Amino acid sequence: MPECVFCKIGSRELQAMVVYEDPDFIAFRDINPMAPVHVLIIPKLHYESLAEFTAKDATLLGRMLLAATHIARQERIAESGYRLVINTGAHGGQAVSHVHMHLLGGRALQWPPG
Ligand code: DGP
Repeated sequence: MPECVFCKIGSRELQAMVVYEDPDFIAFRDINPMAPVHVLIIPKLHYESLAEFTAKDATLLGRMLLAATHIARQERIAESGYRLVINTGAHGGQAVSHVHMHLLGGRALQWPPG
């Protein structure tokens, strides 16, 4: 998926403010932050959305959550709290067709979202 902007960030072809990387994931600051801490966590492998995941991806999905908890500690928002969001499909508000998890924190977030 060479035209995918998040694949290009994952392969370091495009620059981003990377806060975490391991062999399977990369996390970087959102270009349009909605909170003082707004990080996107993506698998380097291309999945269009969460809807593509199956049972064989359960470990990868679990590790994505664990990466988020690690980054939350690193960003010093683990104690104050944070929100993880995976927008999925048109009604979910997904704009980029490469699965990504938003990590938002650093201020009190409203609920429910609009
Ligand atoms: P979503 O609506 O869940 O698909 O959110 C996509 C997010 O991705 C949005 O908050 C803006 C961010 N984004 C889009 N393109 C780029 C980019 O090239 N670099 C970075 N850092 N963030 C991007």
